[in-house]
Amino acid sequence: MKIASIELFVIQMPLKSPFLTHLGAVNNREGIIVKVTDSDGLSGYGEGVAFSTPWYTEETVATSLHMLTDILIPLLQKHPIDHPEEASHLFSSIRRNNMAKAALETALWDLYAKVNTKPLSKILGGTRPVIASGVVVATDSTANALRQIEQYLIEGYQRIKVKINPNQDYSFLAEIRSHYPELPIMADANSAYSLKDIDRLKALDEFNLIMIEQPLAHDDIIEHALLQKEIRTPICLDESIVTFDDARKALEFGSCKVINIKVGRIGGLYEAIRIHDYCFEKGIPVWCGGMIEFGISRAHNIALASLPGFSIPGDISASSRFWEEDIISPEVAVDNGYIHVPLNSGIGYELNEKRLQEVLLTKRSFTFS
Ligand code: OSB
Ligand code: MG
Repeated sequence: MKIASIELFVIQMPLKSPFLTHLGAVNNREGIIVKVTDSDGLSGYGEGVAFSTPWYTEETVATSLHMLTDILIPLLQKHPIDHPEEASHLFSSIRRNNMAKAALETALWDLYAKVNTKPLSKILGGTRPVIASGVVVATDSTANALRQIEQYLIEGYQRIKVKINPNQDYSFLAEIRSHYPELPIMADANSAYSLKDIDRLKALDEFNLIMIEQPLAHDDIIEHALLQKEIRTPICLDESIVTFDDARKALEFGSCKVINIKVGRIGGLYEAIRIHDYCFEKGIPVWCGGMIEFGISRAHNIALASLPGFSIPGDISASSRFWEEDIISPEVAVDNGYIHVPLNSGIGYELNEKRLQEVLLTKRSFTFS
């Protein structure tokens, strides 16, 4: 890969409606779009998915910009690579900062696929022509949740995820279940509980949730294993899995029965494929998580979710779930509950330059010699 330049675009867009969890509200989304251009003028795109503040992981837009500007891009300038897998090895000398790494690594995968004129999904080993689409309801009232679920089911989503916490769990889920006895529902707690809440969590077994995501601490795998022995509902880990080894240990300990793979959280597509392959071999289902992302990251998620082990609908919704207008063209669309995996080369979506300019905050450029 002969890289000629890298550009970083920091953008900001308001959400259509606030995304509420017990950890706070997201009203405005800042993000970083990475554009890597080679000496033939081909460009690959990636997206930094850290939030403005460190509520979900320790990274932020500002720390990602620092890592990209002062560490990761200079590293790539010093060590040219031939394949995106080498970027993952190169970046392993840097501790954590996974979202910053993934922003650049995913752009290199897109560029590599375009150089080889193949869809990114095929480069990654994808086999599915379409992926099943799920959506997240993140609100603090039962009435709002019911209204949103009704609308999302009309739009064709196949699976609903709701955010829960000790102030919004049993009666909230009972009300939703009474309206939708057969609907595939899962609940995401984003670490709202501790082992003291074991009876509360046991009580949720009666709702036949397809899983409960990250009930306990963001960095725990020990207590999740104790909890999984006490509840029938499968536990899915999100925040706790930041490396391949975390996934391996969590499965060895029995801390979960399902894994949410988020490319940003684990540092890129290479690590995502490793976790996928390991789980696939062991018969552990995985699904692709979401980060309230813009179209570039959404496109990478679609390519990844085309791999055979992604057997559960993920949090990959249409561009219109969050945005009045996304930064890609065409936008991601859900058709009868499915998203079509693009057949053109790379991520298969173009950057919408006009929309990018409208939402642009700052830009940085780097040249390679
Ligand atoms: O815990 O899965 C999560 C969004 C931001 C941060 C963390 C999480 C989420 C979601 C997915 O629940 C939202 C989406 O992009 O659809
Ligand atoms: Mg989650």
